[in-house]
Amino acid sequence: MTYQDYLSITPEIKQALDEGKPVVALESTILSHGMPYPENLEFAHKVEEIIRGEGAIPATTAIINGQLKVGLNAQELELMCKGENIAKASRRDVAVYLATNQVAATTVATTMMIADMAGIRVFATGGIGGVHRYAQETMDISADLQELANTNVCVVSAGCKSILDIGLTLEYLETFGVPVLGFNTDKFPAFYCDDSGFNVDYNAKDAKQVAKIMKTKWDLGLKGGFIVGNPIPKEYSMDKDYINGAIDKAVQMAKEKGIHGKATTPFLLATIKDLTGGDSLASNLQLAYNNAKVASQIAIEYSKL
Ligand code: PSU
Ligand code: MN
Repeated sequence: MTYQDYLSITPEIKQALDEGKPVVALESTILSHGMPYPENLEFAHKVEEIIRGEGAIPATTAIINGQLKVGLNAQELELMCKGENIAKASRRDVAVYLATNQVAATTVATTMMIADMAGIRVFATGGIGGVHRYAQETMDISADLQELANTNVCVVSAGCKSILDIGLTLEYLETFGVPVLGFNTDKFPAFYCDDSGFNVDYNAKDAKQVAKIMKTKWDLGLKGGFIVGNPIPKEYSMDKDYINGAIDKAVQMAKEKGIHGKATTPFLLATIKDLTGGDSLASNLQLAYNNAKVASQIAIEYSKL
């Protein structure tokens, strides 16, 4: 058997890929572990509609029934949003969950792996995982970063939250040769805010330019992905001090409770949402929609090259 025997691609996506049409991958950890029900289900449908509205085909990924799913039907989306005991699959978990028939949500790392296997080159998410604060002691660095180093997929995100050490995350990406492109901005965005205080390496002025840079890197045989930092629209950007206060508190709580490993990111996301009385969720939805829109534009431009 090969990886293809584990891939289950919907006929619509398969046809689009065969015909070289634009397809945008979406992850399911953002649904199962990043947002509450039923907001996550509404989001799951709407983000797909936005991609279709732009002229691309959405491909939400998950691990279900021993298969790597590319494209989920309504029932499968509901399962990922509402289901209890949905696992979270990063790279190390994939073979285990496939072989043991567990339902698992895909992280950025796993979604990149599956997208690559299917031949999808553009992926929209909210925020990427990265180097956690205090990683100097905990060694907690998301597998997302190694996936970006190795797998040829362009990830459109609103940067990363300051639950992470953003400076160290950018250093890590530099070491592993991952280009960080601002989408028409010089600033690396910080998820809820449009400015993390760090600059990007390059300001890519539009989708066409991003697509050309992608093609050039891969034409050269340079393996690995891209981060496109797409800032949250101004009207939804949160006050920096307010959100950072909540984030600092959540990080402190995680430390006190001894939360570690794969539970860390979901714990921090849920705690921040509670501490902001749900305000952070509204911003989260909007930035992810905006990423889906830009990812679609990039996929369309890339499909023309
Ligand atoms: N950051 C967010 N929202 C998310 C995640 C990260 O702002 O939903 C999810 C993504 O799926 C990401 C994963 O790939 O968490 C990273 O988890 P970990 O740090 O355990 O690798
Ligand atoms: Mn981790």
